[in-house]
Amino acid sequence: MNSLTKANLPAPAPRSSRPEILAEEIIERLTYRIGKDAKVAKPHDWLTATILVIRDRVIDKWMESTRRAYETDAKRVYYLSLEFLIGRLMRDAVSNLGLMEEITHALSSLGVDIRVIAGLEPDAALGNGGLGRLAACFMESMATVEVPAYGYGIRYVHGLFRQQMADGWQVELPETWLAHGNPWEFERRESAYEIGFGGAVETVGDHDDQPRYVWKPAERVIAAAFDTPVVGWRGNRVNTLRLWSAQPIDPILLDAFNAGDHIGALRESNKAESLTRVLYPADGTPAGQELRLRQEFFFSSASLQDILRRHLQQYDDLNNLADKVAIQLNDTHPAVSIAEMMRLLVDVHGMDFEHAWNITRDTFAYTNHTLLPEALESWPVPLFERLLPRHMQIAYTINAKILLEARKTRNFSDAEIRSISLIDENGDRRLRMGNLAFVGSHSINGVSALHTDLMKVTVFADLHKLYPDRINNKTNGITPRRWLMQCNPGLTGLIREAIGDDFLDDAEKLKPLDKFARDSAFQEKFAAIKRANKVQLSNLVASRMGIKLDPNAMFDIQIKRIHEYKRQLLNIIETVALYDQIRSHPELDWQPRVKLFAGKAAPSYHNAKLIIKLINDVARVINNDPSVRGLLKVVFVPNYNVSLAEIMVPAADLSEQISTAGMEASGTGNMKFGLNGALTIGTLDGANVEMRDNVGEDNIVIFGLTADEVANLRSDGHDPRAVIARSRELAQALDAIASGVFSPDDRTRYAALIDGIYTHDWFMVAADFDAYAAAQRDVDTIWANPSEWYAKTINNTARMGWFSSDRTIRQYAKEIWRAG
Ligand code: GL9
Repeated sequence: MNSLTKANLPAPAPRSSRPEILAEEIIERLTYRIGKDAKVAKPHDWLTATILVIRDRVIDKWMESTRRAYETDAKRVYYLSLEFLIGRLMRDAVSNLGLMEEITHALSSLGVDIRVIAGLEPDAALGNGGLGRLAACFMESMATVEVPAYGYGIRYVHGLFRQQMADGWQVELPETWLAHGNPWEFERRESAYEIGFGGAVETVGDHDDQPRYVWKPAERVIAAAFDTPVVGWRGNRVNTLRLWSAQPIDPILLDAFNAGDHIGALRESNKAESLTRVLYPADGTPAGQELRLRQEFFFSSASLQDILRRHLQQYDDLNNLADKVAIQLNDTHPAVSIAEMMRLLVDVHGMDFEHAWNITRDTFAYTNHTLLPEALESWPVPLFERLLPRHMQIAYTINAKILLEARKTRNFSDAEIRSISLIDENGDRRLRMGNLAFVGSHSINGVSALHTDLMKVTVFADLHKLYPDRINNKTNGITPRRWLMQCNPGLTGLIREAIGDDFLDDAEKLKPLDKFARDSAFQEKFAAIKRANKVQLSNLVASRMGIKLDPNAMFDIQIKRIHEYKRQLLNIIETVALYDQIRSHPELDWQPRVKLFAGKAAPSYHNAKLIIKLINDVARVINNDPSVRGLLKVVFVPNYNVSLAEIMVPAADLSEQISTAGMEASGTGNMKFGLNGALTIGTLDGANVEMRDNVGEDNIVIFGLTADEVANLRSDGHDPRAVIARSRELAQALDAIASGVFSPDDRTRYAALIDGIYTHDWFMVAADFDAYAAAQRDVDTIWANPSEWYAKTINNTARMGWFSSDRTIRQYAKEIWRAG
């Protein structure tokens, strides 16, 4: 009997939101759930008790939401992602439930400062960067726009590494977000599935029959579910983030243990648990390790088994799967799901292959997040075959079907066939996960207009020719709850005063703020809030790093993963050039600037780590040179994460979005800064293009080569030496860095890094330098005129509403999922 059909059970008593009651409940949780006397409770205990009280309010809405989806036979959306960069949850939940004042009062009546305990909540970093943060914004927006959705991912014990600086070098330390337990999650012991690896495929059935295939895995582990509720704006809907944890089938081999082999007795158990122990800190390069493929399959299989179980429980029929289920693949990381779905439908549920293929394709959709060729996942065929023998067979069957279709009905050439094949035959044979995701999906989307256009003519040109109606665009977005209301309460309050509350429910209703852009009284208040946010960041920098910043200077910020294509190197070289200019022309009217950087480098990415060291080396020299007269400061803030972004974004005057055009699929930091009233200096790359269209070209500073120009220069031959020879400022800055001016302890430290700019300049640092430097001087000119500056930045806040992830999710729901 299904519990959802039990009609007459008493409902739990409704929860009060009165501060006195909340305070009582916090004491109750502290006493009976945590076992602490309020008199001796530590801040962490107060945090946990407070979360438990908030959680109860969330649960009421959660159960109601789940029930509603069931009762209305609503289509469910499943967002499969190896990364969810969720950050802290308490403020998000409290704010979305509309309980901020009440909880703040309740705590202060108990002598507890909410800001202190909120700062203790670990920052859940189950992702690397933009892709993982997008998944987190999407979860919040799906709840907000009331799409019944589940996120599926992995419960990594160690999220993205903690970054420390040792003499200016990045050092990676393990991150332990679960060290104090996790009061947000619920372990679901009943939702556990067996996941197999290795072994062999057996054929069953006699000769007349269609043969059936049964995979007999050699190894098995258990996938156990942990659920976290995700609260939408105003708490109307609460969805579920279900994260899988690997557990051994047998916790201990007792025979071995009793025979004295105490280590061997735990070997299997350790092996199983190691599967979900760490998040791969890769950025753009597929981790080649077998463990990564195991993680991908483990989480895909668990998620699909769970999806099919839920569907069958409700409908007892798989033929209507595509009508009731939409599965979105967040990049290729979960692409093995296509083959696993086929295995489950055909081998386990006895469906005919063709029919299963149609259902699979109608159910799945795939989002591509990068064009970097090195980031397109592919697995060596022998590895894939050894780990997933049945899935390899299925991939070959799919491939035969697709290639035959291309050859017979579309007359594809050999070269085109080679490019659409699931098997890459250049060198070692590899299974291409992008191609598998493409052919197994009815929708393939890019994440900005430019990126989607480029997908059609680069990585997926031939597949696009075969299936011309599948590629579509869904420009990324950000949740305005976390990235405006929560991180910038000052600005939120000012906007409410000016234009009322409509924008709280629809970010595109920020538009009326436009008419305040040139209102000097409003500008003053806007500037005062920006300054207060800069003071807050300055205090953080002072306490963490002992560096004093002047909040009246322009805060010029570049925060994101460290990558050559994102061109932190261009920024720091221009900083060196500016330093030279300030010293050679002290008579000019320089505008004081603070150059702030933050971001992590993949541990194996040598040049990225070297760029961090370079920023720190340059910072040390500039910050200690009295001839700079406080006009320029350089700071690399360690351990960038979501919580740090929440402090840095509202404090930015200038947002650096300067990737080599054609290389940043979208970017989402660009949107966060714009929303919080920063001016963008950027290339026509990713979503910057659409930001320009939305804010108008007078309200953004665009410079540099376009994506087409970059492509042409690369194919026609780019001569960086000639470019450098023509630019005195650039030549001098490069020479200073390469000759060791900033690294007296190791004069050749940057020789090879700079030599790359002279010899190939793949990322167009030299090619774009003069345009960038000139754009920076334009920024100075605007900054020197505050009423111009604030007019532009107010326009940015007013016109950034379209970049709400609510808009993005509504487009996915309407055009891809047909849900909600
Ligand atoms: C990324 C792109 O590089 C970004 O431009 C894009 O905004 C996000 C979200 O679509 O996806 N793709 C990708 O692999 N990463 C992105 O940020 N990398 C990381 O998340 C580390």
